[in-house]
Amino acid sequence: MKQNRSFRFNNAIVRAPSTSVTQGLRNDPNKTPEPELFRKQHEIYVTEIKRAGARIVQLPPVESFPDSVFVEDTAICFENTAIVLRPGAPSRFGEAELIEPTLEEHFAHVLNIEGSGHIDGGDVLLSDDHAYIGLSARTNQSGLDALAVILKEHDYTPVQVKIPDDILHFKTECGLLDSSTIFATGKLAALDCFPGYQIIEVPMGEEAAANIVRYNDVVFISAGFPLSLALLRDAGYQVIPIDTSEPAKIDGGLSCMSLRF
Ligand code: CIR
Repeated sequence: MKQNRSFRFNNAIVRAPSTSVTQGLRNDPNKTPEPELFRKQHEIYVTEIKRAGARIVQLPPVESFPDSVFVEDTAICFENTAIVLRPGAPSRFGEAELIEPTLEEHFAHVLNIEGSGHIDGGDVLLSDDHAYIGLSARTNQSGLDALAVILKEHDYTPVQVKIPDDILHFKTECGLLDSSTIFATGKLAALDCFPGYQIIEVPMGEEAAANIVRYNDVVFISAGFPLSLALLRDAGYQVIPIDTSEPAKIDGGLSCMSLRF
């Protein structure tokens, strides 16, 4: 096992939100993010990750890709390797190509998945030795299989999880707290997909708090979830809440807005 490779990082790639975030994909058409507030929340997010130890690779907004602020969906990063993914939503296909030159600059090895399958980074949860991959509306079997082949070569054991239809991405409802502990909603925990891990269950009614980011010593959680905040602090984690009201309107959260390595 490669100790702590799942949350000990030095860098983060982020992309500023475009004004076109108003056109981002979303489940609820009645919600529209306010671009200026989104930009401010993103700036705070970047500042906090920096304080947690990240050297920030800041990319400019791209108006033609309304969801391109969610860089996590375009690649998987660990140690000196990046794997370029194939996002599953047609309006996001081009985002992988967009990020590739940046990955080439920062990683010794940049790999592409074989075949024509689709996979979003939001469906991949890496622990130190497991790669949980959700089958979702965005990630299909051939995308999952192609990624699994590469991850096996890098000492990850791939675990396939069919996620319930009403969940966008696997990590919409879970996140890694440390090498052996996962924060997960009751719905995901009920799938019994994390044998050997300790599960801290997201308090009922606060399911939207599940998408956390562990970056070095800090756990970032979306603001507005007092039960989750208290639960994680009581469990001994250093937790910092960050306001994500605007990304949440287009189904994005904390993990989606950075590639950590
Ligand atoms: C989308 O539907 O693709 C975006 N509006 C939200 C992507 C969120 N990404 C993530 O959970 N990894």
